[in-house]
Amino acid sequence: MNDDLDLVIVGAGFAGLAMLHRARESGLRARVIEAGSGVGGTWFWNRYPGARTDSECYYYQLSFSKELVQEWTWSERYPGQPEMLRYLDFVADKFDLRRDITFSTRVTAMEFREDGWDVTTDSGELLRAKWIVTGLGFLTHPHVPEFPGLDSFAGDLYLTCRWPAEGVDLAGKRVGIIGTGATGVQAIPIIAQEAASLTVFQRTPNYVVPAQNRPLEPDEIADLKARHYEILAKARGHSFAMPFDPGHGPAMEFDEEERRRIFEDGWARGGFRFLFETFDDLILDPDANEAAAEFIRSKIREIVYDPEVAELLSPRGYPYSGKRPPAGHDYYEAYNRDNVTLVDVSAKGAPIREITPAGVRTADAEYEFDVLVLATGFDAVTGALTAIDVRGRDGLTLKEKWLDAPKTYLGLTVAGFPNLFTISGPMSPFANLPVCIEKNVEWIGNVLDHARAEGVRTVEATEEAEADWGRRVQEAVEPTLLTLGEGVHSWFTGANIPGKAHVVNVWFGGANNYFAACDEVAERGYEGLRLTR
Ligand code: N01
Repeated sequence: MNDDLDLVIVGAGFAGLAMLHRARESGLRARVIEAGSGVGGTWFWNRYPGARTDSECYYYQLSFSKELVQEWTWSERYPGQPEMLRYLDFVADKFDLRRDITFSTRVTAMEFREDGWDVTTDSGELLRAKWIVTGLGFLTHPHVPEFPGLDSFAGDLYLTCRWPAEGVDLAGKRVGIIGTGATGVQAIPIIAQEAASLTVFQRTPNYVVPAQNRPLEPDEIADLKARHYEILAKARGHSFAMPFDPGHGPAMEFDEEERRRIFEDGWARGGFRFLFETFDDLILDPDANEAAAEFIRSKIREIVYDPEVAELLSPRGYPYSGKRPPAGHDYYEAYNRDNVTLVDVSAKGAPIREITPAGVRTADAEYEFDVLVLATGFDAVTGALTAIDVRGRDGLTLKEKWLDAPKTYLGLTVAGFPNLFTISGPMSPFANLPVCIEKNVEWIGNVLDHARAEGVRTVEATEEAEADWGRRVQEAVEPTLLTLGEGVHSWFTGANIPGKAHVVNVWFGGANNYFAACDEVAERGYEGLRLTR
């Protein structure tokens, strides 16, 4: 047993790396347990063709070291997965983090004992530590739909989030892909370029705005580095933790022509800027939202040559951002290729009935493939945590506690599970994650410093604080349109997983307001936390 640890950190992505660095600054003996054979988390696992950030690089990075900010240079606006992984490798090397990381090892169980936690791994190792911090990410635990016959497929089957590191040669292959979420939207145009043919099975069309990727110029890079902390402060003041300017106000206060001009400008800016820098009420006012939705549909009609395909690709019946909107890289253009076929597997079309040895059988046809790709998403937010047998006081498991709905205080702590901290846990903000993660790491680091200075033995959310946070999470989302993707399986509410509790599982009350709430709790001597000596 390894019992000379203060802290076990689960996961070596952005969160785990930043937490390990912070723990060392506090002089804590920490060990990171990571399932992958390298650092990177999301960026280690998601190596599918076309994987790249949907946030611009200069605010999708770590800020805890000024030197790091100056030393690392991004090549393009939205870095691809290989570049993101090189960056996180660079972070690990620069701060010599690997010596405290155990790779290729999965935490299988964590049990609270009065003096801390026992952590079991799949290598049979038992660790004991006073504190646990999980950095498991929102979108980690793969969701593989239970298609009848899935195991019978005779060709090669790949999950996008488990894409082989050595890549897959798709040249000359007949490829099918199921899923048109943010992952599918990135993978489809790239696979289409490589494969002999690509058949896309779409159940729900998405609102895809082009990312508008491009290389960064040397002057621009120098300027971004020089202003990094100014940009970070702006991101911390934004509701989705992105350093964006406000929009032009309420969309419906403009006449149609002016509104269209502003949407055109947002489209040219690209990605999330379309959502946040055009108008300020797209996620609040149904009419404003429908105006944006119709603008996107008009773009689809403009780009896609075949009107029937354009119509199939056009989302209807749920608001723009009711599901997390993907950023595109020639996404709609891919459907103009002769080798790409779109198949409607919605309830109105021909749903997938089974996977056969040859391919995919829908309600009205069978499609044959050499390669089948599943871009079917994740058991988001809670999935990676409940996959571990986490037992708190009195043997209660996290899975049991969260059966009807996840319950946390600030997304960071859970009543009944003392000394456990969850970076980007359920009911923390879904926003630009590196910025959110670093705020979480700072907060947890400060709690641990405080506990040590004050001789605190356990830190635990009170039931009241947890219930109050749950209410605030609910109240915050009510005025928005963000949970109206329920009927179209949005992971925001767990609706993408059959049988999962359908309840909003992230904080949509503004990342900025969340940071303020966390700061306030700390300033008030960790209000809502029970500290025992
Ligand atoms: O997963 P998804 P994702 N039959 O759940 C379909 C982040 N991300 O991996 O929409 C047929 O969004 C499903 O159909 P439907 C980002 O936050 C970030 O794409 O449920 N189809 C859908 O089309 C994103 O939101 C980045 O009707 C089935 C797809 O599979 C999150 O990860 C890049 C099906 C799943 O879409 C998840 O995105 C990529 C079935 N039985 C992802 N079951 C970047 O920032 C599921 N589907 C770069």
